[in-house]
Amino acid sequence: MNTKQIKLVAIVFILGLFMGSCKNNSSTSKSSNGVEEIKGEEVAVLTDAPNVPPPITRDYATKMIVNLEVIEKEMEMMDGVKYNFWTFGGSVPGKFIRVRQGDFVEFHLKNNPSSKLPHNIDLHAVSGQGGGAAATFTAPGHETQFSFTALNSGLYIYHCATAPVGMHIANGMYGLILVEPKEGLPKVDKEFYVCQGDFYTKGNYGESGLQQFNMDKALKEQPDYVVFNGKVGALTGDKALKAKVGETVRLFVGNGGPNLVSSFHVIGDIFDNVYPEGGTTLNHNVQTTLVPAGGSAITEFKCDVPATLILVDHSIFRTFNKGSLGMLKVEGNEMKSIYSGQQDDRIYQAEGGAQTMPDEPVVAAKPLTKEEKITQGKAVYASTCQACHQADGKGIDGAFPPLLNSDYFASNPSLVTKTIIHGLSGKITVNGKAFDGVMPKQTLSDAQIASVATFVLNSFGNKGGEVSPADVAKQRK
Ligand code: HEC
Ligand SMILES: [Cu+2]
Repeated sequence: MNTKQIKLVAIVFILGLFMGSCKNNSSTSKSSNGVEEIKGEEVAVLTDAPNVPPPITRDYATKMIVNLEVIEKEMEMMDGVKYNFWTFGGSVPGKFIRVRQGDFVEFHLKNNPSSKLPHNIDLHAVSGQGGGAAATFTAPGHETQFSFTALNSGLYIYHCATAPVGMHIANGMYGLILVEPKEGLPKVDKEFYVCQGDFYTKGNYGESGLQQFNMDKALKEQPDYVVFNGKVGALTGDKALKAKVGETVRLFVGNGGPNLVSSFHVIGDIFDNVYPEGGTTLNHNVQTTLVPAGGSAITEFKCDVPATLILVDHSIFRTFNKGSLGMLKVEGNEMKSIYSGQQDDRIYQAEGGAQTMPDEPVVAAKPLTKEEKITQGKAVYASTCQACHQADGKGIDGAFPPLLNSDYFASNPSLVTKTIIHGLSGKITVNGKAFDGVMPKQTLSDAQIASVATFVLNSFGNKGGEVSPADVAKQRK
C-alpha cells in the first residue's frame, strides 16, 4: 500500500467506528439530546411527612403524573397555638414527590376553591423558566399544567414563588422532590422525610390562640418558631420516628427556610453517609451537616444501640427554645461494648452553689384560664422540666423523682411551686423510693411557674389544682 491508500483505509476505519458508536446510542433508546425514551405512564404516589413514597425499581423512564393541591388551612404550630398555614397538599411540609432521573413529569397544580390567594410552584428539580413558577400561576378554584424532564438526579426543594414570595414560604409553602438516580439509591431499612422551617408570629413563642404572620420579625430574620415538619413536637412523644437496633436509616432532610440555615445534627449517632446539599457527592462520618435555606441533605446511619436519638438544629437555642427538636426511638438489645450507660454518679457541687439561669424579663399578660395555663405549662414543662423528670413524668430511678402520682406534694400542692422557685436538695422519699439529688432553682417568670405547676397538678394522674402568678409571687418571699 502506498501512503494514499493507507490514509484512505484509516479514514474508512474511523468512519466505521463513529457510525458504530451512533448505532450503540440508538440501541439504548436515547434520542439525540440525551433524553431517554419514555415508556408507559404512572400517577405519582405522594406522601405526608415523615413518610416517603417507596423506592423506584423501574429501569426505564416513564411519564409521571403529579397531582398537587394547594390548601390554605388553620392548623397548630404548637399545642394551643394556631396558625393559618398555606400548604402543598394539606400539611407542612408539602407532599413528598419521588420520580426517577429521565422521567417526563406531567405536573398538575390545583388551587382549592376555598383559597384566598393565587399560588404557584418553583421546583428546584426543573430546568426551565422559574422552575415552573411562571407556568403554574394558579387562581383559587383553578388547575394549571406543565411538563418537564427530570434531567438531574438529587433531592430538591420545591416552594411557592408567588409575591410576596417570602410570606408564601413563611406560611409553609415548601416540600421535597427526590429525583432518584437511574440505578436507584442503595437499599436501607427505613426512610423518613424531615423538613425544617422558621415561622414568625405576632405573639412570642408559646403565646396561645390564633397567631398572625409578623412581617417585621420575618424581615429581621428573628423567628419565634423553628420547627421540623410544621409543628413543635411533630416528631416527639408518640409521634417519634421508630427504628430497631441494627437497622439502617435514611433521612431526606429539607429546609424550606424562608431565612435560616440549619445545622442538622442527630444527638447520639454519627452520619455514616451524607449526600451534602442533596447532590451526588458522598461524604462519610459526619456529625453535623449544613442544610441551606431552599436546600437539602440526605443523611444515612446505622442504629447501633438502643437510644432515643434527638434530631436538632444545632444552633441550639432554636432547639430548646423554638421547637426544632425531633426524636428517633431505637429499640432493641443493649450493646454494652459500644455504649455502657452510666457507670457512676456522685454529688459534685462546685463552689458557688446550685446553678441558676439568667433572669428573664417578666411579660405582663392578661390572666390565663386554667386550660390556657395547662397548655402553656405543658410547653414550659417540655423545655424546662422534661430533661430530668421525663416526658411521661416517671422520672429516672435513683436520680430524678417521679411527678407521676407523686405522694410528695399530694397533700400539699404548694410544694410544687416552692420546689420550682427555690430548688430542692437533700434526702426525700417519693412513692416509697429514696432520692438524694439536687434540683436547681428554676429561673422562670411568675406566670410560667404558675402555668407549669398547674400543668403538673393536672397531669400525670395527680389530683388537680390551680396556681396563679400572684400565689407564686407570694411564695417567692
Ligand atoms: C436538672 C434536673 C431537674 C430539672 C430541670 C427539674 N427538676 Fe424537679 N427535681 C429534680 C431532682 C433531682 C429532684 C429531687 C431533689 C432531692 O432529691 O431533694 C426534684 C424534685 C422535684 C419535685 C418534688 C419531688 C416529686 O417528685 O414530687 C417536684 C414537684 C419537681 N421536682 C418539679 C419540677 C418541675 C415542675 C420542673 C420544671 C419547672 C423541674 N422539677 C425541673 C431535678 C430536676
Ligand atoms: Cu403561595
